[in-house]
Amino acid sequence: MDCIFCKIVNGDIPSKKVYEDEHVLAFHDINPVAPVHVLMIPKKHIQSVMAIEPEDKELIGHLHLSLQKVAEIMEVTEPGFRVVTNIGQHGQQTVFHLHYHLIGGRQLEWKF
Ligand code: IU
Repeated sequence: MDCIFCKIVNGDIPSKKVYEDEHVLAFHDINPVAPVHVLMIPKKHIQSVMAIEPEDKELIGHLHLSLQKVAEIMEVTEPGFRVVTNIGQHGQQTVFHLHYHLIGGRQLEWKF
C-alpha cells in the first residue's frame, strides 16, 4: 500500500520514535508547529476517524490511553497540550492514515 505512515510503521522510512507497542506508534512530526509535536497512529491502516469500524473500538481506546503515555513522556501533561486530528479536504488532512497530532510545549491559541 502506498501510504507513508504504513512505511514508517514497517520501518521502510525512518522516524524519530517516542513510543511504540504492538498496536500503536508515536513519532516526532517532521514539520513541528510547536516545541512538542508528536504524531500518534494506529499501526493498522485506517484512513481517518470516518473510517473507524466497530471492530476497531478496542484499538481506538488503546490509542487514546497511549496518548496519555506520550503526553507524560513529553512532559506536557501540565500545563496542558492539544490533540488534533484532521479529516478530509476542509480539515486539511494531507496523510490519509489516521493520526492524532499531540501539540504542546508553548501557549497555544485557537484561531481560524
Ligand atoms: P495532516 O493532519 O494530515 O495534515 O498531518 C500530516 C502531518 O504529517 C504533518 O504535520 C506533516 O508534517 C507530518 N508528516 C511527517 O511527520 N512525516 C512525513 O513523512 C510526512 C508528513 I509526508
